[in-house]
Amino acid sequence: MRLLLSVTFLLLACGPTSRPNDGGVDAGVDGGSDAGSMACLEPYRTCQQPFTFRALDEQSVTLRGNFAPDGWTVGVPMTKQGGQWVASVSVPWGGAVQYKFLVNNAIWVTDPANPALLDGNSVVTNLTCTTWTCAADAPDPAAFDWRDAVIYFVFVDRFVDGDPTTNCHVPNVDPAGQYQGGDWKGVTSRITDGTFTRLGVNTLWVTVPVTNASVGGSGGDGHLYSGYHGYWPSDLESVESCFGSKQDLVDLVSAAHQHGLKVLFDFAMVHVHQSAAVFAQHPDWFWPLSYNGGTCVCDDQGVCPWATTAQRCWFADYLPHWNYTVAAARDYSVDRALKLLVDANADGFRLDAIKHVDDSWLTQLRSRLTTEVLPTRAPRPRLYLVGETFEFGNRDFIKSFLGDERLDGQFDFPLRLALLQSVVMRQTPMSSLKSFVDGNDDFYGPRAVMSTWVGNHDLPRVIHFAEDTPMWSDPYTNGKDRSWLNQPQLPNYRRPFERLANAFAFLFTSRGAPLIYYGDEIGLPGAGDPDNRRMMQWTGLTADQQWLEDRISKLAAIRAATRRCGEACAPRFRSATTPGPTR
Ligand SMILES: [Ca+2]
Repeated sequence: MRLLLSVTFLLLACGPTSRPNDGGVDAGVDGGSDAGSMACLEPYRTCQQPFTFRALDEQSVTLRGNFAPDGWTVGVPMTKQGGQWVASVSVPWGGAVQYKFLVNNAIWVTDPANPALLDGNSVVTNLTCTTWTCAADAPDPAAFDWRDAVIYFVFVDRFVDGDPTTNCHVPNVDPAGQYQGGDWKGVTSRITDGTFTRLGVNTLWVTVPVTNASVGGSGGDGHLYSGYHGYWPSDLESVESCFGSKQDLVDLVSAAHQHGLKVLFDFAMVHVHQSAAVFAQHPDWFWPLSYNGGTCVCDDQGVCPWATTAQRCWFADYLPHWNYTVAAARDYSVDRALKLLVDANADGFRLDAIKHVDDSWLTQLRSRLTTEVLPTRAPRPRLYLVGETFEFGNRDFIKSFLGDERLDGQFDFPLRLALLQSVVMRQTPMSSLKSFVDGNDDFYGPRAVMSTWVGNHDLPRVIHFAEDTPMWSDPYTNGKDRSWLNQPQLPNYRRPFERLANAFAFLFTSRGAPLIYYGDEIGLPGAGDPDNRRMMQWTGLTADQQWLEDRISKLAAIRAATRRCGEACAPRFRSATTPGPTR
């Protein structure tokens, strides 16, 4: 949710429980065989890693290392068996351990049998085993593996008008901020005609489905907007009639599933619109607008700076901010999210501006998904939660929202910065990207599925960063200077499309779930919000646009050929002979 606030959003922002397998402990580095263990995906496996130290006349030996929070200070006592001291510790599949032996509680020694050292310690890396335990909440291996996801952000209002009878119009709103007629029937029509399958997408992120305010609101830029974007929820108990009926939404998800597509609903849980009945009925469920003798609208100049009041300041004076430290408020919101997902049979959420709500909201949502929704589904999948934290410097902060009890992933803003700077904008050498990625691939942990991306609805269209002279020099500019005047045109030469293709080649061949912002596959032009949300172009593609779309489709096919499968091994992706509609 950065429709109104692009500038001010800046910088705000396993030791698994075990499910026993056959009980054997026959661990060893590089075992690699699946024989003998319960089936679960690699990130949910835990190995018992043995350590040995040749015994001479020691009184005691303790294994110390980073295998546990107290591993360096307490460690694990080793026992003498035959001619050696032995101990084993639990290590996540694919993990690494730095360690030393503490002899007689006095002498630290590295492992004489292991020449590998890191930072002065012995180290073993990339640990696997032939027998493992599976985490208690491990999804069935037959279920869709989210590491295979290729996500497409469908901006419903700007995609396809499949039913003009429900189109909405808010008086006095500027055209670019007005409802444009896109709807769920329109999205469904593109599901069933194979558009997504041909592109190689297998997951749709659909804009917020709940009812939004039907009045206009100031965008803080002198223009009046409608709630076409979905980020002004006014009734969490009904769906947005401008996009169709509830049945239309159910039909969308059903059609998606029939075509091998997962569906993530965008969910805006930070605030409601002031017209929401729940705000009138329960004002105590929201942070008060007045604060410290002033008005608490998020603002770095006002009484409520982003950095210190992010979880209570109002994004605008008409958007009351939920107070989820109130249990009843939290219960209500989580209830609504769950019901929305269950009723439509969706597969997860994209959670807007997650850092602006109390952590208890997220842990409660995850807990209820696990206990109430998972048992109803087969094969038992992981319900994917991906968060938005607009933060491109502090990776520790982004990571702090991840975990079995929280998010599966977040949008990788720092990676986008590195990718744009090197590949798209050519400001830094490729070695900078390599250096960044070397430290980023494993940063978020083995179970994280970050969503990797180059474009979204809050930033100028990425094609303009790829022009010979990038239209903006700052990869995270809001591009508002050309939103309303001097709006950019589609580049009329191939090179920007080639640069974009290179960026997507990186995304599709790297860890993470690549995200395509609708239209980026054809280099759709546009400056900052709302010009970056033009109606999708379905006809009259230039040769350059068609070339880029074909290239992305090929990349998706290459990625699909190496996917991990599960349930999803049904043929989802285009083969060379599959005919499809002509656009
Ligand atoms: Ca419509």
